[in-house]
Amino acid sequence: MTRITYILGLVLLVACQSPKHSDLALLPIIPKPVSVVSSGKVFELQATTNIYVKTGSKEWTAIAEYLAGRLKPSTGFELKIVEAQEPPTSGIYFTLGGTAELGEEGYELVITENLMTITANQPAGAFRAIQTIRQLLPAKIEMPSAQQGPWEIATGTIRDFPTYSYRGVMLDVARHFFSVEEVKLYIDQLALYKINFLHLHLSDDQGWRIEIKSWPNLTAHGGKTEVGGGAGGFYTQEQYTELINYALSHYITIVPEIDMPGHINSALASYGELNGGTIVPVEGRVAISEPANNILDGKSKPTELYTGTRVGWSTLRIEKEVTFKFVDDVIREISVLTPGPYFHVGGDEAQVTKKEDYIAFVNRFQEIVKAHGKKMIGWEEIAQGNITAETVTQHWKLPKYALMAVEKESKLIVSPAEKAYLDMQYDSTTKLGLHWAAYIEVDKAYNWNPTTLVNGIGKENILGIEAPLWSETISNSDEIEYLTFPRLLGYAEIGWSPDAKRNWDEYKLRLGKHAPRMKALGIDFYRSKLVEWGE
Ligand code: TNX
Repeated sequence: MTRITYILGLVLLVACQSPKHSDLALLPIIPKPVSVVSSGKVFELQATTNIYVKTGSKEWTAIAEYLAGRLKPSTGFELKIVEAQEPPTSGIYFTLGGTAELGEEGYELVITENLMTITANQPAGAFRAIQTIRQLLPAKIEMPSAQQGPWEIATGTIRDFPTYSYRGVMLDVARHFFSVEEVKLYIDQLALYKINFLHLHLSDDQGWRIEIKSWPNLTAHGGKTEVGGGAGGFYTQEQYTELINYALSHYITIVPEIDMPGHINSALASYGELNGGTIVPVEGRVAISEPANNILDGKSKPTELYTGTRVGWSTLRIEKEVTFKFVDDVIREISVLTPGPYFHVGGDEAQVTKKEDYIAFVNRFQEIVKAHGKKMIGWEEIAQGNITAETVTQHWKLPKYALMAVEKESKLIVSPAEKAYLDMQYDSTTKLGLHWAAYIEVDKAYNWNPTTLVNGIGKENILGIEAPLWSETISNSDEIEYLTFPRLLGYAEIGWSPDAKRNWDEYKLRLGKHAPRMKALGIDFYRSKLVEWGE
C-alpha cells in the first residue's frame, strides 16, 4: 500500500465515522436515553405528515396536539391529528402498550423512513417521547418563527425510561415573586428535559404568595413586598389552579410548600395573634439561637414586613391554640386545590424554635397533612420528628439527618446544596446567586451520583433528585434562566439516565450541542468555559 492510499484510506475511515445527521445514536439527546440503535436512514417530517392516535382518548389527543403545536411555528405545518384503529403505514403514530420495564414514564420510539411509532404504557411516557423527538430534529425546530426545512429525523429505535421517579426543580417565589406567565415559561423549559415535579416555595419571611380564603390578610398584607422592597405579589387560588393545570399538561406535578414553623414572618406580620413576641433578626446567616423569652406576652402585635435575606429568626409558637387552626386551614385549602400527592411543610432552619417544640410541630404537621389526604415532604431537619415511611425527607446539607430519615424508612429527595443548588454561583465572577455552600461549575453540577452521596444510603432509599432555585438574588425570567441553564440539563440526566452510562467528557460534547437549541428557545444560559458551545 502506498503512503497516499494509506492516508486516503484513513481520511475515508474518519469521514465515515464522523457524525452524520442520519445516525440516531450520535444525536446529543439530554437526558441520555437508556438505549439507542440506529438504522442509518432518514424520516422526513412534511406538511402532509399526519399524527395518528390509537386510543382516541382525550388525553392522548391532547398529547398529539401538544406535538403539533410545538412543531408548527418553525415548520409552518398544520399537522392533522387522526384517530387510527390500525397502525398506519406512514406518519407519526402514538400507541398504547409496551413492556412493564417502560413503567409510567418510559417509551419506545421506532423510526423508519415512513413511520415514527411512539409506544408507551401511560400518556406521560408519550409526552416524554415527544421531548426526545424535539431533540432529534434540528435546533431551529424551536424557533418561534418559520424556518427553512428539511425536517429530517434519523431512523432507528430508542427505548427509554427514568432511573428515578422524582426529578424535580424548586422555584422560590417567596423571596422574589414570579408571575404566572414567568412560571409557565419555566414549566415549558423544564418539560424539554423530562423534569416531572415543580416544587413551589410559596411562603417565607419576605412574602406569602398564595391566597388562603380563611386568612385573607396573608396575601393582602403578607404578599405586599419581597427581598429588596419590591412590590411582591401572590397567586389567587384560580391562578394557582391555572399553574397546576398548565404543569399537568406538561406531565409535571406541582408540590406546594408552606415553610413552617420557621421562615414564617410574612404570616406573623399579617396576623398579630400568630406572633409570639418580638424576635429581631440579627446580622449574619446564623441568627439568634435562643428563643426570645418575652414570647407569650399576650400583646400579640404583628411583626414588621421583612425585605432582607437573613434566615432562621422567625417561628410559630406551639403554645398558641390559634397556631394549629392556622396550620390546618392553610394545609386544607391548598390540599383541596392540589391534585398531586405531596404537601411540603418546609421545616428548615427553625433556629429559634426550641428543639422539643420543633419535634412536636413536625409530628402535628404530619398528622394534619395526612388528614387532608396528602403525603408530607419536609427539609431534612424533619427527620428529628416521628416521621413515618410515607413522609419524604429532602436532604440538603447534613448527612446525619439523611441517615436519621432513612432509619425511619422515610425516602429521600436529594438536593445537596454544594452540588444541586441552582442559586449557587458558577464561580467567583458570577454576578447573580450566592456561594455559601459552594461555587458550582457545570462539571461539578453533573459529576456526582445520588447513591454515593452519603455512606449507607443507596438507591432503594432515594425517591429522586431536586435542584432548588432560591431567589434572594433573582427577580425575572432571564435571571432564572441564567442560574438554571445549563446546569439543569445535568440534573435532569442524573435523575433520568442510568448512572453507568454517564460521564462528563462525553456529556459535555452533547451539552455543547444544546446551545443552538437553548438559543432558539430564547433561554439565557451561562456559557461555561468548560464546554465548547455549538452555534
Ligand atoms: C438555605 S436550603 C435555605 C434557604 C435559603 C438558601 C439560600 C434551605 C432548606 N434553606 O432559606 O434561601 O439557603 O441558598
